[in-house]
Amino acid sequence: MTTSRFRTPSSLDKLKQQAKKTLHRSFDKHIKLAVTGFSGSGKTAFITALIKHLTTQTSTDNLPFFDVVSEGRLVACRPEPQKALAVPTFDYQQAISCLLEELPTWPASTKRINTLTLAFRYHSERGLKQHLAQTHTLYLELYDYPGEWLMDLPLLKMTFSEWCEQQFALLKKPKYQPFSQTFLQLVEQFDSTQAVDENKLKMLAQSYHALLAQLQRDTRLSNLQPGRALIPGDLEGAPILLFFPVQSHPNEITEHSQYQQLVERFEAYKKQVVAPFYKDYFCQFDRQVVLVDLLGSLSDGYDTLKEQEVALKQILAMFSHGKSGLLSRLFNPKIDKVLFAANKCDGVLNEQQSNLTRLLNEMLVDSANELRFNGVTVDTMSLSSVRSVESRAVKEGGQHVQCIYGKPVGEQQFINYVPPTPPDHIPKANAWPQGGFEFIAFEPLPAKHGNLSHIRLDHALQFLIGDKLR
Ligand SMILES: Nc1nc2c(ncn2[C@@H]2O[C@H](COP(=O)(O)OP(=O)(O)OP(=O)(O)O)[C@@H](O)[C@H]2O)c(=O)[nH]1
Ligand SMILES: [Mg+2]
Repeated sequence: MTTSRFRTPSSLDKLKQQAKKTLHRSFDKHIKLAVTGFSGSGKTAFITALIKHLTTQTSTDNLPFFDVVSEGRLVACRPEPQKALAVPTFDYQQAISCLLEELPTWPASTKRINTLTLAFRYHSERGLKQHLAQTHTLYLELYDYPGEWLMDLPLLKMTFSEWCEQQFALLKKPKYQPFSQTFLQLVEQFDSTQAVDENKLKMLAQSYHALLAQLQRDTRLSNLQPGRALIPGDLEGAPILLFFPVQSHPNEITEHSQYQQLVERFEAYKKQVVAPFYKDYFCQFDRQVVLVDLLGSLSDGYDTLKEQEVALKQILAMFSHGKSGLLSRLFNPKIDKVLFAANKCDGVLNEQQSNLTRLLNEMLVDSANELRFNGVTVDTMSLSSVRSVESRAVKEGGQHVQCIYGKPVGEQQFINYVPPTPPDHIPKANAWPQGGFEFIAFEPLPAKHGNLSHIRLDHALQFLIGDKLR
């Protein structure tokens, strides 16, 4: 049978790529890493730092806990020429040049999906012991994407009315009401049983989108849906985005009613936007790192921390976890190792970084338990892919005080700062400190001799891929 005759070159390409990947997987040589995190959690900085350290900073001093490096087995690591031809390449040069400037800045927030594969050339432990010069290659496939789009994945498991219920529960919380007031008033006057009025639907959708944008700007909420309302990609202005939550739900949906139109748009968004994104990029992962910005949510307050906890659980449920046998690994791989990482831990004092690990552990204890039950290896740590501060001891009133030293984002001067002590568990709402937690965001530290510094990136690498580089 010559079905391939009818295939387009791009589907042929895809097939070839898939076959190659399957072959590599069969020899355990291709790892697809899910870098998971909401907008601002540090995915782009993490991927950039990973590439930088693995390609130009592979000394034992720099990555002591990454065995392939500390055992002298890594020959070299480099980005592979792009295979997924239809996906833009991760712009490493752009990102690293920001971090290496004299006065470094953070790479810009991500606006589209992009990818990069790293190839590791290494000697195996056995080869080294037996003095075999033979090298092996491991491919590590990475994807970067706007964190806003990640938040759309849970929609796939929701009906329109379930989504509305969730949205109203969120928007009516006293903390977010000052932002949502206008929209809530408008939607209260909206009669969804009436015949479709395009202008009215558009006006309310725009008001809802403006609300999402404001929440993103002024709070640290991560569960803002639909994500394309914030980063539309090529859907800017498309009617498929013009839906919003309503509060009352008719027992029966009348044809040509506004309600029916909203349900249709919601379902079309799931089917045409979220599902393909999920299918094309969010399946077939082997390993997962979940980057969590706890300092951001702690700074924003109790409600945002609790919302982050819920959103993380919802997102985790969207990935396929478990132990894979050889066959299932070839055709239906599952994530068998998950690292929960409290990112940006340089924002607190060294000795308090373990509080962040404990806090994250508590937030994800149920998910971690479920994962372990399914045979997944789970670890939690605090890390910082790009250090933004130095630790210092300053003398104050004759006493040495531990602090951090760096340049706050948007400021001109470097400062010494004593950050608040992060809690090691979720404080109850009524036990939240009066003045809240004021963690500051700093610009990256200026690179020394072109080198970036990190905290525990080597531990993370060892956990995530160390066993594949033996
Ligand atoms: N202190 C510290 N701050 C970091 C680190 N990584 C990221 N940040 C901060 O977090 C912000 C967001 O980082 P990004 O890497 O752009 O986050 P992202 O997950 O890619 O965000 P989206 O592209 O919007 O999804 C940066 O601008 C920094 O302010 C880190 O390792 N340490
Ligand atoms: Mg990004």
